Amino acid sequence: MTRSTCPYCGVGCGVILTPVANGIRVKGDPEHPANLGRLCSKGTALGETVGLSGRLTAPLVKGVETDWDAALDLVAARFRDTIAGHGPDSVAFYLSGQMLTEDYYVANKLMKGFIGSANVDTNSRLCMASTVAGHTRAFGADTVPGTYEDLDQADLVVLVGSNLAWCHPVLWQRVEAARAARGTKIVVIDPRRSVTADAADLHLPLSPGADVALFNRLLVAIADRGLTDAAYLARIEGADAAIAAARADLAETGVAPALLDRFIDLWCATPRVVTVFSQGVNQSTSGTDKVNAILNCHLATGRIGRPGMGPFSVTGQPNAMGGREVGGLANQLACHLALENPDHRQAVGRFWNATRMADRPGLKAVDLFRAAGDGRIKALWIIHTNPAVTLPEADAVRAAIAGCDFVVVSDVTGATDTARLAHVLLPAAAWAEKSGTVTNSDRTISRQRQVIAAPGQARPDWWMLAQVARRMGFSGFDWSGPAAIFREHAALSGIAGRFGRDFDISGKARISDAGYDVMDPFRWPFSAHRQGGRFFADGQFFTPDRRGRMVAVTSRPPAAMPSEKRPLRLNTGRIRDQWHTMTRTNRAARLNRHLGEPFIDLHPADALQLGVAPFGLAEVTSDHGSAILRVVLSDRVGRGQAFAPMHWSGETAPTGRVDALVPGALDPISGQPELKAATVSVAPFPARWFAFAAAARDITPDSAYWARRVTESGHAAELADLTAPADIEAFARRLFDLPEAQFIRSDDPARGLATLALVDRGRIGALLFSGPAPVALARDAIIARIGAPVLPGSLAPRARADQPDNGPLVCACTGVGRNRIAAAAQAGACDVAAIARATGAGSNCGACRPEIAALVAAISSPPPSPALAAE
Ligand SMILES: Nc1nc2c(c(=O)[nH]1)N[C@H]1C(S)=C(S)[C@@H](COP(=O)(O)OP(=O)(O)OC[C@H]3O[C@@H](n4cnc5c(=O)[nH]c(N)nc54)[C@H](O)[C@@H]3O)O[C@H]1N2
Ligand SMILES: Nc1nc2c(c(=O)[nH]1)N[C@H]1C(S)=C(S)[C@@H](COP(=O)(O)OP(=O)(O)OC[C@H]3O[C@@H](n4cnc5c(=O)[nH]c(N)nc54)[C@H](O)[C@@H]3O)O[C@H]1N2
Ligand code: SF4
Ligand SMILES: [Mo]
Repeated sequence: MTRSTCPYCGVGCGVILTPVANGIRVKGDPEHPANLGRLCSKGTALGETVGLSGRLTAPLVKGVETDWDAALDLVAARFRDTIAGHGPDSVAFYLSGQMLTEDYYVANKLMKGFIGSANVDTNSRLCMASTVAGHTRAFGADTVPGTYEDLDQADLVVLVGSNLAWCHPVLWQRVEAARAARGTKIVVIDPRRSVTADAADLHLPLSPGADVALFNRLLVAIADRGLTDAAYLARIEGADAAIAAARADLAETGVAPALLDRFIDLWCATPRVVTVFSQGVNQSTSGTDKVNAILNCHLATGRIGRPGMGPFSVTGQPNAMGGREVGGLANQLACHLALENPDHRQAVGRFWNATRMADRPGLKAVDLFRAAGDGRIKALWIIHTNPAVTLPEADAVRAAIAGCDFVVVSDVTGATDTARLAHVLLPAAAWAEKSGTVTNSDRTISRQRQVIAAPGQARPDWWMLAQVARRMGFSGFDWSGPAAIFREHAALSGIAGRFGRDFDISGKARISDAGYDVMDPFRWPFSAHRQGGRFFADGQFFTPDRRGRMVAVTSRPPAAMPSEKRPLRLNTGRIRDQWHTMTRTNRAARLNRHLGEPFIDLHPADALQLGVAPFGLAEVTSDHGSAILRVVLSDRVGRGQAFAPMHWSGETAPTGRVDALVPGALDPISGQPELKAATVSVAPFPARWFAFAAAARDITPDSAYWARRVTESGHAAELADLTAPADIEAFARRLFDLPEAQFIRSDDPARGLATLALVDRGRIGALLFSGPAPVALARDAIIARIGAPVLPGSLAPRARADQPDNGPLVCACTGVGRNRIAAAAQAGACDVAAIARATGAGSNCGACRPEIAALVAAISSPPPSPALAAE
């Protein structure tokens, strides 16, 4: 039994791991302060995702296996030669908020202290950069003021651009618990009616991007009602200018006036208010201003850094915070020190014995890949992230990576869109195979611990970086392990502390290897002067004059505005059971059952007008690319708006990559791209042939449209094409890679349907159902037949009467589907608690409770336009 931390979201839940025969058993750690034993569906399924199939186990150079010495020597030589020939700014690292702090520290030290460039940026640019910039403007440092306890102690929780129930499910559980215990009110500010909005007391469906206008309204009301805190404002610069700018901001919010007033009244009347914000705020061309518009309201009222009060940026990735602490962004130094400050640079340079310190900011993510595209970056090392899928203008990014002279990718698998473009592919040890630390959203630093051996030659990311540094001739990269790196980082933070910076964990600088092994979670700062706690209640900030700043902000619309050519506003984001590009979550069959295919939510009236049918396919086009997505009619999005998830890639659905559609429009201060406000046109994809395939072995489709997933019995895929295959049997043999298999075929020529079963040693090896319209059969029943003995009449996917079809999965933890919940509701279970008692659904992580509530409500009064699941 080993204590560790979940590798998914920034909640940073503690887990207890026990290795078992075919994986790891995972339990919530009741002693971890982030989750107190709770877990969500992704955390609960962690043990199912550590299998070794598809793992990269040896270094590959141009696709050929080699050993570490050869691969590392090549990487070092190519970086050295490129720098010698073209200067330090001709190389770059692109990192990830999922790296461990120790890995990140090494990468940043190598680039900024020895290579002499700041071309080291991270996917946090797509995620947290606007918050970093907003915090720094207001506080003088990137400081999260509050703690998770504030969510337990608040009377009002405002969620701005945050789908907390799906994306930070355990924090959502804490908010729900607070509601039960003290009647906490929940407000959701989101143009889309997310499942979180379903469960809120108030949902404000603002116009996309209108957050600054909305919080400016609130600030004016605070001022007009005399709710500003005069004593606190004595410590704040810029209040008058910020209030004047808010007054002058007359932009529409899109929220009905009465609804807006209810929100303003509630906020004004509730001192204990926490405003949680996430990607609806950050991923915007006015993201930094949105952050400051929110901070302004908390600073004006002094509602910050005190129990149950404060602005709260919830971080997405498990170590988004740690990356910011080591200075992983191209405009940071290390330990919250400033790259532009010569004293800071000198101090860090001395500490590192640096041979060549970077002295100006490097390229930020989107510009970094543009520079790779036009040849300015000639050697690029990508670690723990999949930019060919997740950066805006993803087709151009893919081309930039493909065209770059030398690309190194470190990953746990070679089967990613980015890894397939690498010259050198380095096998990384995965979660549970390596050790280090991560920092969660509330500044709590926790250990990730190794519990199983890394397969083959896989090694931790820090080790590869240190090896390359040494082979480039640099000293200071010879740590014995992550504990030694942690000590060095903690010691450097002591220098930051002496400069008066917030991030100081020098109290841990002398920790022994054994102490690091057993280190309990702790919240920074952790120094001789200060340990944990909240910031700013005392009015002491990290600006040169130690005063806080309210920033005058004026709303701006998103960069791209709907036009006749691109009439729809495309919003993008996450679904409950998948993690980003799904390289890990798609290994767990039950996580693929919630929403199994790339889709687009469209308003029913828009769909009608566009001529796209429910469950049909739509071709979605922007000025940058196109995608084919399954149509879901939904009353969650307003007219003229659409929503599509970000998760599908060339591996799982090559036409489902939504970042191919998204423009690289940037916030001018943070450089963060506007990932939530593309403009697109939508038309029916003129498919004449549709199919559903299930098989025991992997499926390799080549149809115009396909999406595949792992299932309980193997694999499944949705297919569609402009015409039916000329020879369906030959097609099936190729699809399933079963050239010798026998067929059982049953056609319905009148309706154009063909059903094929491929028999493999007396059992059903694969099934293919195809026809001229989307295949309307219960997927679960078909999937359950794979591997079954072949009996006469057993091909039809009808569910047996004694085994009711579960329907699309709702509760991933307990495996309960929509049909079972509906049946329980029809049998009289009238609320979420009754459904939990009857079926178990919703009794574990709770992320599905809003969906269950909606289902129960729909059964008692059917809505005019039901939201449909992708199945
Ligand atoms: N299941 C799951 N959980 C995850 C992740 C995952 O991949 N899967 N990823 C993690 C990561 S890295 C991150 S960053 C977080 C993200 O967590 P969230 O930010 O909660 O998730 P998103 O779905 O990206 O977007 C949140 C909401 O912003 C809304 N939005 C769009 N435009 C606007 C706007 O102009 N104003 C406002 N107010 N809202 C708007 C969207 O409709 C959406 O509901 O999730 C983390 N948790
Ligand atoms: N349209 C749109 N685009 C978005 C967003 C959005 O909301 N909308 N959100 C953005 C945000 S907030 C984020 S955070 C990004 C996330 O985007 P990415 O970081 O690009 O996505 P991931 O799938 O998390 O990529 C992680 C990679 O690391 C690999 N990996 C796993 N474990 C290890 C390990 O231990 N070591 C190494 N070296 N590799 C490992 C995985 O296999 C995977 O290939 O996407 C951004 N893109
Ligand atoms: S909320 Fe879920 S995904 Fe996030 S850290 Fe906790 S268990 Fe992991
Ligand atoms: Mo993120």
